[in-house]
Amino acid sequence: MDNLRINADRLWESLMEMAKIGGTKKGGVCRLALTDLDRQGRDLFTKWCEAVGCTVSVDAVGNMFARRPGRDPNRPAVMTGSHLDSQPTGGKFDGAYGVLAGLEVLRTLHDLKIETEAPVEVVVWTNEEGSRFAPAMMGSGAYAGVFSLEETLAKTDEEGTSFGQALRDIGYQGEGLGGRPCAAYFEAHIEQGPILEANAKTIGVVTGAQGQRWYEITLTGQEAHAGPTPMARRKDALVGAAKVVQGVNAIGHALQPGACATVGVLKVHPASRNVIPGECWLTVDFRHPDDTKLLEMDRRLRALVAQAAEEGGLTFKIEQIWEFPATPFTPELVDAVRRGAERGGYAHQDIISGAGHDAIYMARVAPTAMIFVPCEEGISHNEIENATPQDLAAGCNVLLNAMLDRAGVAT
Ligand code: HGY
Ligand code: MN
Ligand code: MN
Repeated sequence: MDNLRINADRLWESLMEMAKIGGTKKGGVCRLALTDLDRQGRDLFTKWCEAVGCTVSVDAVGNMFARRPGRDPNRPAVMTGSHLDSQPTGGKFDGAYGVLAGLEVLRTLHDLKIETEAPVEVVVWTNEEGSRFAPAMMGSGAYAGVFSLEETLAKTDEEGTSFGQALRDIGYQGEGLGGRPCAAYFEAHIEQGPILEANAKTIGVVTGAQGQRWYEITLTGQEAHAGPTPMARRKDALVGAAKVVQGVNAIGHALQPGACATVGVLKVHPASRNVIPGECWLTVDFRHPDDTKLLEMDRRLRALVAQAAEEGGLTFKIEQIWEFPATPFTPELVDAVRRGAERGGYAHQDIISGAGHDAIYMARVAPTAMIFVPCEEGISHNEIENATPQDLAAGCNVLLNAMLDRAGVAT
């Protein structure tokens, strides 16, 4: 059963169909976790999976498992999957590609009437993006035991709606959490960076992922009148926040090669043009492939915030809300991906994932590896995100062959 091929047109059509759900004017997608648009995407996925004889189950945090039986129901399943939730100005392929590549594997096995020895499952993880509910990768994190069910369901969005309430509102709160017997988990994803395209490679053999830390920082000064208040008497929280934003960027540049440092959200209170800002709230996203450097970034951030506060007569609070270390994937599965790329005749290279993925948490509970394909100019988390049908099909062919390599084909 060497070197089977999926149906590239059908994969592309499914991606374009899914992209209509939450589609934006600029050609991207806004399908935030646990919104009605997320429900519509989940419903469509379920319909497609049931059409090829799969059963779909849902766990207590809304993770979905589409299962195709194998000859031996007692063998642990070979799994693949990703996420259907997107960023507010997200792209058509981030997450959806991994889910629909898994669906295309199910469809191809169905077409070819191939019975695998082990069951095959395709997973849709809840809230991978961490945009509406922070942190990211909550569904796979709860599944892997990183977050408790209680804390996951209790998380709230900006409007104060809880994760649990939103899950019930869309009708996707199932039962059970974790522990599904899994022989191997593969995840196909666009690279979301420029390396594969720059090196003219079709497949990224992902050996692991860099570590991440997320922070929420509050700087508090004193609201006052923008007119009569002398400059020397001001406690301007926004001036302090501006120093932190600049300093975070400087930490990223200082810890090269490898560091990434981003302030993605900055809120100013009371945000009135003739009031000196009394409070600022901002987020920091740090990443590095080396955990010791990530710790050094943490140290420098804490010193930076303390100094900015001291200079401005401000008080401050730093809360680290999330972290995970640099995560290696399973060498024998990484080899299976590399073999799949070689068999397919695809130009390939080893690569570390700069982005977080559900595979990072799956690696804590099962053998895990990822397959990357290039995206145009490495742009992602942007509505112009793009990839070619050929590259997406190549990644899906590698996925199919790597999964069969592990699941075995009943003779
Ligand atoms: O932030 C990430 O790396 C992922 O897109 N959630
Ligand atoms: Mn993603
Ligand atoms: Mn993403």
